[in-house]
Amino acid sequence: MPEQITLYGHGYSPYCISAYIAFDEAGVDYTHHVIDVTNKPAWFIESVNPVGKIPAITYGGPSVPPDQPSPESRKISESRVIADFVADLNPAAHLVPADLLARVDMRLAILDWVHHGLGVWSGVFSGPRPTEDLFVWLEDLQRRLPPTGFVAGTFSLADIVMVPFLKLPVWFWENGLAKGDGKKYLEMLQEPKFARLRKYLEDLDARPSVQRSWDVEALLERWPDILKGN
Ligand SMILES: N[C@@H](CCC(=O)N[C@@H](CS)C(=O)NCC(=O)O)C(=O)O
Repeated sequence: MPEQITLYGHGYSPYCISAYIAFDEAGVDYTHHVIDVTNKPAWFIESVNPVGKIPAITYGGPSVPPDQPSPESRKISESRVIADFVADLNPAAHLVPADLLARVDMRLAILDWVHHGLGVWSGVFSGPRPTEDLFVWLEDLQRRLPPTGFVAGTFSLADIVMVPFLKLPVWFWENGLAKGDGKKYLEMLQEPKFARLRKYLEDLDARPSVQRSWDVEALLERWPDILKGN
């Protein structure tokens, strides 16, 4: 019997969406327990993630109700660590490419996302940065892409980490949720210079794990409020 895994999350959270996609791609079963981040239960902070952030998982230990986590299970937080862990649980899913240099491409893309892309994304959608800054980063991302396929050739952890953050802006603009003229930004994405990026976004959208992890109802629960006033 595999160890029990409980994933604490919410479908609005891009970090949780990454975790859902990793589990789905790896074919690893888990129990999902929704956490309302606007009203976090005390037991979650006390017994699962003292930092109070989602996603977080419990791994192993006895089978218990999700709201009564066992002290015997291992607690794991941070979406990228969770995605790495899931990739390690099922190496046959090849979420880490077999090719040596493809692994380098994957890791460089993740580093760029963590040190650069994420700051730009947050600055645009929860700060004062102009949306145009995101397009500058998207050009950087496009330059990283090989002529076809995903960031590291085959679908990998790099795509898993970034895909929710790539899909969300398009969804915000289509639904008039983010600041500025969404129609204009959607048109900018259609410019010929973004042809390779568009193909990448299409390839991501076509991935069943990505489709199954995209929960519009959950997104609508939080994003209109988060983006209000920005
Ligand atoms: N570095 C963390 C960030 C996770 C994160 O910020 N999660 C948000 C939801 S999108 C959260 O839990 N917010 C609640 C809070 O900060 O209290 C990761 O990669 O998992």
